[in-house]
Amino acid sequence: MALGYLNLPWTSQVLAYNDEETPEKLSGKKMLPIAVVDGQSQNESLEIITLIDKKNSLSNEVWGTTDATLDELGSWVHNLGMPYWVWSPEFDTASRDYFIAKKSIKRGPFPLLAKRRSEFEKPIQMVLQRLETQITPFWKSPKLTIRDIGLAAHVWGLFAVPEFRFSQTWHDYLMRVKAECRFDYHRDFWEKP
Ligand SMILES: N[C@@H](CCC(=O)N[C@@H](CS)C(=O)NCC(=O)O)C(=O)O
Repeated sequence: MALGYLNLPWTSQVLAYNDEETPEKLSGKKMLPIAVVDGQSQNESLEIITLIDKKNSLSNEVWGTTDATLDELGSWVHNLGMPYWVWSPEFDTASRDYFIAKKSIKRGPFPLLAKRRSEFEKPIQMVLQRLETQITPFWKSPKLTIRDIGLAAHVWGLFAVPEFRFSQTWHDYLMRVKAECRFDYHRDFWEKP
């Protein structure tokens, strides 16, 4: 999203979730995303953005207390979304099994997560309602900032949850962020048969 917003040229490669070797070789850790910028590899999103955003167009300094809001939202979105994300074209059988085994340790069995769906959906709707008043038309800002990249990236995960309904304000907000960021991430991949 940051690369698109800054209109920088980039290429991207989707790694299988059970590919430990490639990320470990590139950055010493099994964690994505990894960006290789001018031959230097970095796997913290905010650090990557600092490296590429030479003119601070994304107003890095406004990040502030964003982390706390995103952690709160993220934990519910992960519990709600994970049982559905594993059925996206991003996964094959081996990577799906690996993901479920790893994530079940912390979150419990996926069938149980799916049964508890309304427990996670309610707090998500409450947080989304609370934040809605701060969309002006970007998060606490008339122009897109780094906060929107963090927020939209979290909320985006809900698109894969069947029958999850966004309010008109949220739908418009996500489309606005998508347009500003030229966000068309791996359309080829997501639409593969
Ligand atoms: N602090 C990192 C966190 C990145 C992160 O949590 N990545 C997840 C995927 S979204 C990951 O690769 N986790 C390792 C794993 O699940 O095996 C950042 O902001 O870039």
